[in-house]
Amino acid sequence: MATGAIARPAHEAKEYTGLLAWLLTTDHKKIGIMYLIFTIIFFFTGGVLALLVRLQLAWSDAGILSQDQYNQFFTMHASTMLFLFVIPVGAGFANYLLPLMIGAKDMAYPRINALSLWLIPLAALVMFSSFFIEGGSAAAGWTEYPPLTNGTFMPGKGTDLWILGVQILGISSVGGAINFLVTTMTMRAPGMTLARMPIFVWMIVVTSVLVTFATPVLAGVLTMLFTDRNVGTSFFDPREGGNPILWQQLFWFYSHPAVYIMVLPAMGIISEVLPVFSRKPLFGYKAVIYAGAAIGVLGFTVWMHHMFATGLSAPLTIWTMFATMSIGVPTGVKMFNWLGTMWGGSISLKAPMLFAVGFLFMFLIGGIDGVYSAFVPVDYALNDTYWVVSHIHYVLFGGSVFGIFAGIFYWFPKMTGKFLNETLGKLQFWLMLIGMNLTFMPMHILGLKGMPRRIADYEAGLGWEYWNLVATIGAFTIGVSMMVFIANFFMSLKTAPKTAGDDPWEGNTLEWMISSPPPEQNFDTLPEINSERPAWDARMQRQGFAGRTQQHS
Ligand code: HEM
Ligand SMILES: [Cu+2]
Repeated sequence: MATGAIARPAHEAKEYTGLLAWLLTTDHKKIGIMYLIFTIIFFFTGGVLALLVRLQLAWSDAGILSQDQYNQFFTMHASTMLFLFVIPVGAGFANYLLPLMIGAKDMAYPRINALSLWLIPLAALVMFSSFFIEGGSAAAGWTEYPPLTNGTFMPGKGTDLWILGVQILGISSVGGAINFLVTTMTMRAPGMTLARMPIFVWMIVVTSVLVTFATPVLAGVLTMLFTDRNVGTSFFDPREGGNPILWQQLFWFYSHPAVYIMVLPAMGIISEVLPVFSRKPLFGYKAVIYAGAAIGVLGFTVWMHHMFATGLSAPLTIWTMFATMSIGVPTGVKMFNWLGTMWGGSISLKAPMLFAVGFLFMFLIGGIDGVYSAFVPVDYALNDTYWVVSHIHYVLFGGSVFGIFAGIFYWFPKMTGKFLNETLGKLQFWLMLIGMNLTFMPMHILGLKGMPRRIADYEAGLGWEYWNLVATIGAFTIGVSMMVFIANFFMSLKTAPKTAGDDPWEGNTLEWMISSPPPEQNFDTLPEINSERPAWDARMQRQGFAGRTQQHS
């Protein structure tokens, strides 16, 4: 038997079963699901770190974490959430959905796809192993500014392992992005022109372009920091003629576009969910695409808004301020498109829709206080306070995380044939919404009261205690909402009957025209594609409405 197996020619597709079928797969659906599972585990890991951080800040002199532990935990909280959760989770959805939505059998490069997946746990291993070495993990914040991170101030190997981990993740993202771009450009079903691609696919295309252009700069700047720390270069060391501001320039050249890498996929998700649960086409399909592309392009011009306080020249400051505010325009266009989609629709507030609407309101708050912070004089006052911490969480939690849960509740039936429990979903939504506002709204107030970010403790009597305690209570409320999700996930997976059918929500896109879960090869036959809503067209035809989707402009 054994020799027979070995003698099998390598090109013959092998049928593995059980765990091996997952570990060795190159099927985009299995890969996508594993991406989602890994990244959600990292979301919980980052969440536990956040709860410890919040516990330490609940009272003045709480004494739960030492100064050093605090620095490690908040650094790893942010790094985990950004690099191991929000960025790869978008690739997870894209992996599962993009080939289905464009009618392809798989991704263009299935093995690179598997590589991109497995680099993620490897990177996590590298980053988290630093907790167990002398000196502990990276501790200078996820932004790793020199001179704080030069070898004198941060001698431990934690920072080097962090650099290595983020580099590995960069390779994974670029591999994924190229795969998505090539797949979309070369493997679309006949009839699916660019102007008939689902919005989610469009948002993944824009995201992938950002990843492809921005990530190499990150790779370069990380390498420079690594050699500064380990082989005696001095790119960022002013004692040797280097310049620490150079780090900020290059780091933010990646990290500002990265914000859109983190939020565009979620925007794509809610652009799929809102029309379906409003029973209307997306209002202004093309406007949403152009707005997404405009956000992508403008996103590359504004990185210096993270650097107002470094003393940029006046022309740069003014340019950056106006360019930053101008991103509010395409974002506003999208907001109106989403609201216009819901306007006059017959809205059904099922769990996916609730999370999508939650995205609209929470992201709006994050967007407004972002534009507010873009005013340079305001930024001088609020920079490095809890205001900023509040802002990023309204964007990343209120935006991305709500969008991600909208996607999980929406596509879970496609992935498994089963529904997640509606009641638990609603409970989770309300706990999450209340928890997030209790956590992050007080941080606006704390910022205005001058509480700096990244402090491990604070004195009593500054007027900060009350709102810090409220924020911590909010954080644990979010924690409870996540327990509800875990319970729902395992219960539904185990006990729910397979009642979803092919098309439980009456969706618009191709994935709803095949079984749940889809067969290995995805599509046997493809329907005629005359619009960006082929599943809707087919349903109309079945119901005797001739003709095709009205054209949108
Ligand atoms: C339970 C939910 C969460 C809580 C309670 C929480 C709490 C916090 C707190 C208190 C800080 C500030 C630490 C400090 O400045 O000393 C922080 C920082 C940060 N968090 Fe979260 N967080 C949560 C979820 C998330 C999510 C989902 C993301 C991203 C997807 C995220 C990204 C970040 C980032 C990037 C920072 C760094 C800010 C900086 O550079 O100073 N957090 N978080
Ligand atoms: Cu930015």
